[in-house]
Amino acid sequence: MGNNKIYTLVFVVEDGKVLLGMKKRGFGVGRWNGFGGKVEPQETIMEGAKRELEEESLVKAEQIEAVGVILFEFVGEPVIMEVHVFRVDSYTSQPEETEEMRPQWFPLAEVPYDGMWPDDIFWLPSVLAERKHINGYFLFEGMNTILKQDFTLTSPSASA
Ligand code: 8OG
Repeated sequence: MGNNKIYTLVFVVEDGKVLLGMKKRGFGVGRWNGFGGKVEPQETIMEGAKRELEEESLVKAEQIEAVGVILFEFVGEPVIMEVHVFRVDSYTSQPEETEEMRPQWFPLAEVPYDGMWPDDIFWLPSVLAERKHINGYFLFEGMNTILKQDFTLTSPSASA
């Protein structure tokens, strides 16, 4: 995957709620999302996920699980974003607002999909509520239009 740039995306889940952050700046500004960002050269992808979660929300993951990979291509952009998705079910230290994110808990039935990346509604409900794993590809034109999509949601217990 030579032309891919590696990113992380972390969802913290507790008691039927998910922690999302309102992105205050940069790519995806104005959208609710999990926490994450670019992986640095000297760290593993999972280390990058934990680091970004703590930098953006002050939450420290105690247990973290890799739940899949999504490739995002943007028309006119040669670099594909390879986003590694994680789920955290155990953590220490409470979420707090940072320069990048304003965190808020949402019941799983009230996740604000209208205010999120438009692909999320297709896969995130199954990842959050059914603990499915996601493997997918989305082709975007700009920030709002999905031109192509191809993804599978699997039950990790069934495939193990
Ligand atoms: O460092 P930066 O904030 O630019 O990293 C981008 C973050 O946005 C990273 O956590 C991956 C995430 N992200 C995308 N595309 C999408 C998407 O379509 N849906 C969701 N939920 N997150 C995305 O780059």
